[in-house]
Amino acid sequence: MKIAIINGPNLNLLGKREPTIYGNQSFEDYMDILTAKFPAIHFEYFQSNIEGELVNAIQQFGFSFDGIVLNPAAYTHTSVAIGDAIAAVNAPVVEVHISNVHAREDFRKLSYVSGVVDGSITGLGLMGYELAVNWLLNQQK
Ligand code: CA2
Repeated sequence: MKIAIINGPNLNLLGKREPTIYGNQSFEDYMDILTAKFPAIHFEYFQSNIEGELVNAIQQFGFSFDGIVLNPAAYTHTSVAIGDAIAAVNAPVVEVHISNVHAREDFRKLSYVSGVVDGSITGLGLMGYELAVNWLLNQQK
């Protein structure tokens, strides 16, 4: 089984800034834990601060992988292009947010993603990615 983990803008700063909201672990360190937990899964991790690169990655993995775990970060609240890309691909997509977007500023309550994904996980920290992977794994059985 092949799963792509795609992170949007500024998530390359995880573990370096704003630990009270986003924790103190880098995503690269978390990927080591995730891959150790699911040895049978082939993971690809992609992070970009650029909207079009995220669209390209969704298209690339969405037609060749078994699932995508996507945290579009701030583009969640702005990007019609990312929403359209998700709707266009075959692979199931799970939206993950580390923080609880519904408990924060009003602008974070608007999502161009939630309506086109299979499901959303918000506010459960990095564990949200693992929960998303488990759900995708279940879809294969
Ligand atoms: O909670 C999430 O996962 C978010 O997708 C994170 C985005 C935010 O715009 C969304 O509303 C919710 C922001 C990612 C910024 O990540 C940082 C990590 C460390 C330090 C600074 C920013």
